[in-house]
Amino acid sequence: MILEYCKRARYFYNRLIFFGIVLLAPWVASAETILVEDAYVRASSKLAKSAAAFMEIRNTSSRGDRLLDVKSDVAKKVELHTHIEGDDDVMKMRRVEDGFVVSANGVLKLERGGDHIMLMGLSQPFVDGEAISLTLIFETAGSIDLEIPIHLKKRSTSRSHSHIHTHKNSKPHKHEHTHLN
Ligand SMILES: [Cu+2]
Repeated sequence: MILEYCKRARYFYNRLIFFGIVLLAPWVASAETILVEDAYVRASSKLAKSAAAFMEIRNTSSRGDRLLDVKSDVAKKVELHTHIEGDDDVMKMRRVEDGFVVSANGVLKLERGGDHIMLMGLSQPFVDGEAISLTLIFETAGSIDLEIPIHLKKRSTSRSHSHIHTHKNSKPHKHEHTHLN
């Protein structure tokens, strides 16, 4: 009788642990993993054919991630590019097929003269200060939607920067503010 009771108690105990894990898992997975800061897209002029996007991508997870691809409605083609030195000592842009690694608790800097997101065949005029939408696709964190400001080469005096973060199973949140000097 006692043995029987113990068995049943154990069964319920195991069930409890099982459901505990099932219920807790989404909370663990929803921890913030990717933060995007100081994102902007730069074009040479309003009617430019291509533009490049720059930002800092922070991985707050203890697990490495990888930016695999980027999508946007404003360009026919979006590629991940890097700069490498050619035979003639001239820096050239090259497509990176394997994406960019964002190491565990690390920062990936997409910056001028280095790794960047290339938008080719722009389908709309780029107006300084307006915003475009980009979707970053990560190996682990999944896809993250961003709205980033357009900076033309001839900058106006307004400066804005935005912070965007996402929870794995929820919508990204964006905080943006503009400084006028
Ligand atoms: Cu490029």
